[in-house]
Amino acid sequence: NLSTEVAGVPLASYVLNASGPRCTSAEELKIVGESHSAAIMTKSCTILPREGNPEPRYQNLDLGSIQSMGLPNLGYKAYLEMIPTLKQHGKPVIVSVSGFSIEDNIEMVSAFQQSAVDLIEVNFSCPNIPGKAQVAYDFEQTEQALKAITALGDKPIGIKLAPYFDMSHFIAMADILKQYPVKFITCINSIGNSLVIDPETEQPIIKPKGGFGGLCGEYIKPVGLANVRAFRELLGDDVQIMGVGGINTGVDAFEYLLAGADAVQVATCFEKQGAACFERIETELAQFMAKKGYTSLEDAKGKLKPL
Ligand code: ORO
Repeated sequence: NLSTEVAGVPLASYVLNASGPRCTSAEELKIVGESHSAAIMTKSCTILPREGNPEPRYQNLDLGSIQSMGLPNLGYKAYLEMIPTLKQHGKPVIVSVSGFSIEDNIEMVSAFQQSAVDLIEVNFSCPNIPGKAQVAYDFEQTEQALKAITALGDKPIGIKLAPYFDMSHFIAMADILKQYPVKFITCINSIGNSLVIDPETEQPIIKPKGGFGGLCGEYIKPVGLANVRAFRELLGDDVQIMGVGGINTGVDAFEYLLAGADAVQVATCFEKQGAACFERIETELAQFMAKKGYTSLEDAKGKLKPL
């Protein structure tokens, strides 16, 4: 039994799609709806529709990918209109919101607060908009934004965080989160401003920002695990955590469970393998847990053993 719950919303399994690949158009979201993904998560939306950054902007790598999509999306009003249709799949719908300012996020969160959406994930960590810093690396801005967006209604708000690499940053962010009614965090977004170089052509492999983009997939799993673990220890059980970063197999999901994740999200593996990955990862996780004699997620959640 892999059923779980995030911010009071029941999830039939531990595994859902991450905001990112294959969740921008109505057709793509329908495929997520028909898959084993425990919820339907949308691509991060902005006030107006966006084409995103110039191509090539996504490249597969052996152990993941690098991308600088630049938030291509249909604009938040299109997702607002889609919600009743998406809800017909009979699973929770989560909208991801990524405004370019506090005012943008207030406008979008207010609108989704009045909708039938189940959870709102506010993305503070897109690394790919030229000239725009990641909010999650600016603690003052994060605090101001949280103050504004957590006061707009009763639907649970979560924050998609950037990866942190220093204990002082984990502590600073956890202290801010504790001051506001943030119900969940999603850790981690891609490792921003990474650079992959093709030595043959002597060029970067993606075009935007001189080749700088978000590193994704298996490369970043240890960073994702550390971020989930650090925030689980700092936040206790008050804030739930969705783990994301390099989940390709049921055993990867189990590692996130040990670190303390309440659910996991899959991005790069979904991009590479399509929607069949959700059922496969779920089955592998169930089998691995059964082999260990665990009957529910609670048996292992957060129970990383000291060495
Ligand atoms: N890419 C990421 O890695 N994270 C985001 O939040 C958004 C994008 C993108 O659209 O470029």
